Amino acid sequence: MTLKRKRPTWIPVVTGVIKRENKFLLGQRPESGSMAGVWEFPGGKIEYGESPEEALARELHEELGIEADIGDLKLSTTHNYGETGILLLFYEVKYFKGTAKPVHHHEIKWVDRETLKSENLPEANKKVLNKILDMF
Ligand code: DGT
Repeated sequence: MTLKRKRPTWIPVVTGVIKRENKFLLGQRPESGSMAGVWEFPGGKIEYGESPEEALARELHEELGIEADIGDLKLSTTHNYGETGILLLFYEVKYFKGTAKPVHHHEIKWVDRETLKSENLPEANKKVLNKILDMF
């Protein structure tokens, strides 16, 4: 009998690249949950009935407490984690109201380009990091 490996379920995920004074906003994933401690661009899964932009505005409000203007879709990538695969969309977020706070993340921080390159980022981000740095 041949065992068939389960194929991944593909999930669309939106993230916001928020840059101020040449620094990028990163959030550290909570200690409970998948990829704990990893630094990521804020965002999350698109929920049923939402557009990608609506999903990102909701996530940025829930995670950081800000009201964001979602800009252009700048980049996309795919990454297969095994049981799930993600289609990751990177949006530019130039303008937002409020002060970003770690409502969801363990911590948030602003990092410059050099620091971003040495961060513990999700695999899905590492492989497009050079493109992100070119575009933002
Ligand atoms: P989980 O624990 O994987 O079920 O998902 P949540 O609810 O913690 O994840 P959420 O809503 O942040 O979904 C984002 C998924 O995309 C999660 O599996 C991690 C993955 N991912 C990869 N790169 C990034 C990134 O730069 N930002 C965010 N927010 N998620 C990323």
